[in-house]
Amino acid sequence: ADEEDPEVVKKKLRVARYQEKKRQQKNLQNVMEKPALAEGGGGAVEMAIAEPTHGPEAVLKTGILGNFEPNYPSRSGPGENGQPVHTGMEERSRADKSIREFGFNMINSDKISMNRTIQDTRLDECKYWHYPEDLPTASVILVFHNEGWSTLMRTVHSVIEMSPKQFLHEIVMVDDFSDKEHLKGRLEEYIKQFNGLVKLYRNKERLGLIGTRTRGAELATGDVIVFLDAHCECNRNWLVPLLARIRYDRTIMAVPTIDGIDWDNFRYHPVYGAQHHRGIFEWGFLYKESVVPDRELKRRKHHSEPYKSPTHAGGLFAMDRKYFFELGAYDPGLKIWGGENFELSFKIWQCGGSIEWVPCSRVGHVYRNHMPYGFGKIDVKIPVISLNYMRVVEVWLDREHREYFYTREPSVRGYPVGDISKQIQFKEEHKCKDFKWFMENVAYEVYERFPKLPPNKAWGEVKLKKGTSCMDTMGQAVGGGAIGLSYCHHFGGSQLFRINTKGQIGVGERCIESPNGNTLHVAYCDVQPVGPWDYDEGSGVIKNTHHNKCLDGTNGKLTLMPCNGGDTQSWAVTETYSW
Ligand code: UD2
Ligand code: MN
Repeated sequence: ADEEDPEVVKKKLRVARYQEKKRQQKNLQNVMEKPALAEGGGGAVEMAIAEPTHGPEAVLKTGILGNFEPNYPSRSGPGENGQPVHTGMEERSRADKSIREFGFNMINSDKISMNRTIQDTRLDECKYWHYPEDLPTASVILVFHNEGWSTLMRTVHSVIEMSPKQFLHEIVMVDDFSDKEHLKGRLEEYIKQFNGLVKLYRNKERLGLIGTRTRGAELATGDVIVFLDAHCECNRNWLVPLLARIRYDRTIMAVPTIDGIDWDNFRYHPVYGAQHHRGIFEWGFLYKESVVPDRELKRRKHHSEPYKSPTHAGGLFAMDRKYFFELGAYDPGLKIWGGENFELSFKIWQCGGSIEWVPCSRVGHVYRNHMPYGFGKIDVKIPVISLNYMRVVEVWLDREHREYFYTREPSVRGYPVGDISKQIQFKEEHKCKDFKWFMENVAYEVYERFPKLPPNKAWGEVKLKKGTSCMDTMGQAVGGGAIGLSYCHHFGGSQLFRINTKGQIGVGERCIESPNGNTLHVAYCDVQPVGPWDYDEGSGVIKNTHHNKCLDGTNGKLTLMPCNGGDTQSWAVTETYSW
C-alpha cells in the first residue's frame, strides 16, 4: 500500500481531511457539556427579613412580593408556558432542511408566538427580593450571523416584554455580515414598530461574534451592556437582579442562570435542579460547569443570592459599559468564535473585578443541534479556536499553567499567536494578579476536577509502521461504538493521541480504554491515572497491561490481540502537524 499512485494518495488525503475538518467543527458544539436534566427548582424561603450578605442593594422580605414582580398574562397556544411543539409528518422535510440551515427546527419555532410565555423557573425565594429603584440603564446587545427569523425576533420581543421600561435603554442589533435574504430589508421594516428602541447596525465585513460584540458595545449608550445570543427568551424579572449587582459594584460581571430551550421542539426547561453550578474549564479550555463548592456557598445567607464564579459560558452577561472598555474590551486578536469568555473572565478576576452568577435572573438559550455556519476565510493553520485559546494562555496564564495547556494540546505549541504586546502591557500597567492567585482563590475546584495531566511520553498519529492506517476515534464519544483505523490524514483531531507517562492514551479530553479486552472505546479519563497502556518506542508495541494484550491492526480492524511481535502490532507515534 505504501507505493500507491501519488494522485490517489493525494485524493484520499483530501477526502480524509475534509471529513476531519467537518468533524472538528461539529465537535465545537460539545464545548458546553451539560449534565442530564435534574429534578427542578426548590429551596426554602427564609422566614425573617434578613440583610443579604452581598451588600445593601437588595433585601429579601419574606411574604412581601418584590417591587419588580410583574403580573404576566397567561396565554394558550403552541409552545405557551414553555411547552414543546411538534413537527407534523407533512412538515418533516422542511423541518430537516431548516435544521441543517440554522441548527434549529425553524418550522416549529415559527409556530410559536413572538411573545410566548415561559414557566417561572426561579427559586421561589426570588419573588421576595426588593431591589433599589435607581438602577443603571441597560443596552441589550444582540449580535447575529445568519440567524433564523423567528428565533431572532422572539429574542427582541422577549427582552422588551420582560424588562422594566425605565431600565431598557435600547436594544442594539449588530448584523455580522449575514447573507440570508430574510435578514435584509425586512428587518428594518419590522423593527419600526419598536419606535427607535431597537437599533440595527450592519457590519461591512465578517467580524465574527467577538469583534461584533465589541462593536456593539461601542455603539451602545446605556450605562450597562447586556450581551445575549440572538436566540434567547428572558424569564421573569431577569434584568433587575443583574443591574442591582452592577449598581452595588461596577466591577462585577453579572451572569444570569441559563435555562435550556430545545433546538427541535422549543421546550423551555431548567438545566439543573436545586444545586447551583458555576463555570470552570478543563486544561484544553473546554468550558465546563460544576457544582459550586461549599466554601463559596457558605459566604451567603440565602440560596437565591449571587455567588462568585471563575468564568462564564460566554453568551449572556451584563457589565458596566465603561468598565468593559477600561479592561480593553475583548482582545482584538481573537478571531470569530471561542475563548473570548476565558479572556474576559481571567482579565476581570486578575485585574481586580469579579464574576457573579445570579440565580434570580434566568434566561433561556436555544442550544443548537450543530454549528450551521463556517468561520469564513481565515489564514490560520490550526483550528481558529485553538489560536484563540493560545492567545489567552500566552497572555493570562503563568509559565507553570501554560504547561497544563500544552500537555493537553501539544500539537499547537509554538504556533505564532500574533502580537500580544498590548495585552501584556495592559496586564503590567494594571498590576494584574497572576494566574496562580486566580487558581488558588477563585477557580480552586479546577485542581481537583482536572488535575495536571502527566507528561506525554509520545503524542501524534498512532500509525501502523507498515501501511497508511492510523488509529482514529471515528467520531465516537464516551459510551459509543468501537474506534478504529482509517487513512492517516495528518490533521490532528480524531487521529491525535497522547500516551502519557502514567499509561493513559488520551484523545482530546478523553481517554482510550478496552473494557472487553477486544475492541477499543472512548472513555472518561481516570483522575488519578493508573495504566493500562505501555508503549515501547523501539519495537512499536503498544501493550494493554490490564488485559496483557497488544494493540493490533489486522485487516483494517483495531483490536487487542495476544502479543505476537508482528507487523500488525508495530506502531509509530509521530508528531504530525496540520501546519
Ligand atoms: C457559546 C456562547 C456564545 C459564544 C460562544 C463562543 C452561550 C449560551 N453561548 O456558543 O455566546 O460565547 O460560545 O465562545 O454562552 N455570531 C456572529 N458572528 C459569527 C458567529 C456567531 O455574530 O461569526 C453570533 C450568533 O448569531 C449568536 C452569537 O454570535 O447570536 C453566538 O454564537 P452561537 O450561538 O453560534 O454560539 P454558541 O451558543 O454555540
Ligand atoms: Mn448560542
